[in-house]
Amino acid sequence: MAAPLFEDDSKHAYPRDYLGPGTAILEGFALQYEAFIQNALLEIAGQSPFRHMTTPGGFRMSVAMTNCGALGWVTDRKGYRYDSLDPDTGSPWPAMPALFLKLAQRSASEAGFPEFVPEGCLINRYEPGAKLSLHQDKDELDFTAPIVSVSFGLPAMFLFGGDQRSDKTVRIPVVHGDVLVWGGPARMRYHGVMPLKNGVHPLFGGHRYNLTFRKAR
Ligand code: MD6
Ligand code: FE
Repeated sequence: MAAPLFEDDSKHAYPRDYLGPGTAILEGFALQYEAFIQNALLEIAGQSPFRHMTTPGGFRMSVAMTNCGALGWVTDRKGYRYDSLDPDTGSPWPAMPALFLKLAQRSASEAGFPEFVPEGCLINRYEPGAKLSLHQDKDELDFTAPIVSVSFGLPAMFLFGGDQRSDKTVRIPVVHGDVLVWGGPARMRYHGVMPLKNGVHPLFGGHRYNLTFRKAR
C-alpha cells in the first residue's frame, strides 16, 4: 500500500477557500466546546424553549429554533426579522454565554474576519427528516459581517450554492464540531440543509444542533 501523503489527511480534507473566497470549513474546530455547549443549550432552552416557527407563507418550519443574545431571529406570518424579545415568553432572549462569543470570534478570525462581533445566536434543532430549503441570509442590516455556523450532534449534508438560487450547489458533509464561515464576497451565497437522517449521537441523541452567529444590525 502506498504511504499516505499526510500523517492524517482524512480529518482536514478541505483546502482553504475550497468553497471560494470568504469561506472556510473548519473541521472539528468546536469540538473542545461540546460539553459546555451541551449544558448551555439545556439552560437556554429552559428559558426560551425550542419551537417550530411559521414562515411568512404560513408553513411550519421542520427545524425547531430558539435564540440567545441581544437579538434573536424570528419568523411568523408578519415576516422574517430580528427581535430583542422572545415572542413566546415576552422576555428578552437568554444572554449569550461568553464562550459562545469566543467560539464565534475565533472561528471568524480563522476565516479572515477578525472584527466579528455577533449580537445574536440562532439555535436550530433538527430531528430526522428536518431540512432547510436553499436560502440567503438577508435579514441582517450589516452584510460586511460573516455568518458563522457551528454543527453539533447528528451529521448532516450542507448545501452551498452561489449568489443565484439557480447556481449549482456543492454538498458539504458537516459533523459534530465542524464550523462553516461565509462572509465578504461569499456573504450572500445560497445555502441549505438536506433532510436529516436517523441516528443517535452519543452526546446529543437523535438531533442535530446548529448555532449560527450573526451581526444583525
Ligand atoms: C443550519 N441555518 O442550520 C443553517 N439561516 O445549518 C441557516 O442557514 C439559517 O437556520 C437563516 C435563518 C435560519 C437558519
Ligand atoms: Fe441561513
